[in-house]
Amino acid sequence: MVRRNTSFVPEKSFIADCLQNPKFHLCKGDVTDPYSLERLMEQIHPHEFYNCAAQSHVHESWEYPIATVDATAKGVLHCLEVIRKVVPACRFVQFSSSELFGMAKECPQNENTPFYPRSPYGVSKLFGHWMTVNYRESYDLFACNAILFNMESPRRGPAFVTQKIAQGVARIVTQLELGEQPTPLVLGNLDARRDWNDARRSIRTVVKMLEQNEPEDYVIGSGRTHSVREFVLAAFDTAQIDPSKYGGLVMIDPQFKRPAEVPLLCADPRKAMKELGYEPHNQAFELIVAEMVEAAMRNHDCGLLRP
Ligand code: F7E
Repeated sequence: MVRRNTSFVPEKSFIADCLQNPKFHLCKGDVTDPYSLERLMEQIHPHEFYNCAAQSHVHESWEYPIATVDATAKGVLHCLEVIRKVVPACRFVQFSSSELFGMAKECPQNENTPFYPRSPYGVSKLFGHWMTVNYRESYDLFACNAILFNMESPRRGPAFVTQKIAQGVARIVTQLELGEQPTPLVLGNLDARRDWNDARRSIRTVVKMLEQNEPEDYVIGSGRTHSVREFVLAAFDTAQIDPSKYGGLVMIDPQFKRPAEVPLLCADPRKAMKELGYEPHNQAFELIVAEMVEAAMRNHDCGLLRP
């Protein structure tokens, strides 16, 4: 389901590949408009419903707190209500977030770690999380939460730090190849640590959640944590650039720092490993950095990766 949007062209978007699949259909709908959901549910009668819809950028949630609540919090309630009314047998999974843990009370974080969200985004996700639990317990719906840590792939949007770094490094490679003065990467807090996981591995595990006999909540992450600084260094390494040879390839701009930061997140995915057969990759971080930087360099047509 995609939102009404006059400039979104699926054939030119990151889902272009999926359009070749005859089983893939795009429908228009919006989680902030419950009538659009009701129409769709009556038409499609789905067996499974994956709610990934959100205003998902944490930093922007301070600038647009109301829009964030509308999509990220109330949007979940609209989904649950329409399932309850129209398709009560439909299995539902809410894309919950490690941002629920925020200023985490323990490390690593599991399904029993107390929540302490630190942004309008985190607070909105908390509402969606508990609504999902509440509808499961109140109406006996098959509704569960996937508590997902950062999911990364070359499809990641350019405003998230991983893609910003990957594309910035690719730009620097091109500039150096052309003998131009490189424009630096301009970032915020380099000390924040995240559990960056491969998006595909995470999603395959979410699918398994809906194949279980009972609806339950699961933490899904790699179980490893790395700082933004480590991501930057690994990205330069992939591009075979030694940043110490050039002055000022990375700059700090306070505009990219958050009013309240989440300093450290790291998943304890043992429940998913035991019950869903989830196997975190022990080099998830290194593979993601390499894949994202190489994809960004291909898009920039950098010489290093030309066949
Ligand atoms: O920030 C720091 C920033 O925006 C990661 C979403 O998918 O994962 C994502 O949320 C860290 C933060 O992702 C910049 O302060 C430094 O500590 O890539 P991010 P996120 O906030 O972790 C969770 C699980 C979700 O649920 C969210 O939907 O990087 N950082 N400098 C920066 N972040 C950005 N965006 N830009 C910078 O320049």
